[in-house]
Amino acid sequence: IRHAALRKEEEGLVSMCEERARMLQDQFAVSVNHVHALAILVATFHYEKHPPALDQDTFAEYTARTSFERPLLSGVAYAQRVEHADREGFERQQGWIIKTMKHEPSPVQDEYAPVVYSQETVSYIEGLDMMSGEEDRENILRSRASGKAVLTRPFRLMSNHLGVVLTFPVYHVDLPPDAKEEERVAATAGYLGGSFDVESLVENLLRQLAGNQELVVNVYDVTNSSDPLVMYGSEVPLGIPSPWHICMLDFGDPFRKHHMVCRYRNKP
Ligand code: WA2
Repeated sequence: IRHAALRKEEEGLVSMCEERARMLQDQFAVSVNHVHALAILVATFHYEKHPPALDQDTFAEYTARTSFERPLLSGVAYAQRVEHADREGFERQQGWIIKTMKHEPSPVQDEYAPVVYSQETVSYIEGLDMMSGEEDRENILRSRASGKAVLTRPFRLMSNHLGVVLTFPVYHVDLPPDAKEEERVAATAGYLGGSFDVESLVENLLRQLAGNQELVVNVYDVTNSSDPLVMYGSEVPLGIPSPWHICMLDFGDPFRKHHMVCRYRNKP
């Protein structure tokens, strides 16, 4: 009888963990797909129309009205690639100066990625060079070299919440799937991205599920298996002998590995 009870408890843990992992992965995937569509929207209306048929007001309205399609994103934005030789012309045309993510005027760089369009929920990144932040910069470089969606490691976003940033590259021309890295970099127009506010939006998601009270859920970036990074949940003291279950997660960036760890709360 004791064994049967224990087994039932562990089965419950496994099924609750799998349900949460599936739900998180699905909501992540739909959010990524919609950001992909936004990257195509910018390519179509900003770059393939002359003059561009997109402006900040239109972008803000469209992204506000479609935010239900991106349940885990706190906001999306478009950062334009500006090479140093074009900086002065860009700043004169925009009527503002490129700033760093610390809100200082940007020092001279080879190139910049100032935000020109933003959803109102992240309007605080407008005009900021997203290459001035280490995590954002790595994402920008990796996305444009691969042509694919990429994710940062978990870090404190400018909202001060723990999360990750998603980036899609936007190119001036339609590139073949087998285009070389140099061709991709040369054809790069900018970067469409969004911030996954994991800390608050995953909390909301899990709160709605049955069994939330008894379960402790953590999500880790385990890209470097010897240095797991907390992406969601609080750091758990090691060596707790209560049963736990691990579910693999696929957030669509093959460079990164994630998993979910579930345990029962307050088990002796
Ligand atoms: N968006 C919102 N909050 C952030 C952030 C970010 N990056 N980085 C740190 N806090 C416009 O990859 C291009 C968005 C970056 C995209």
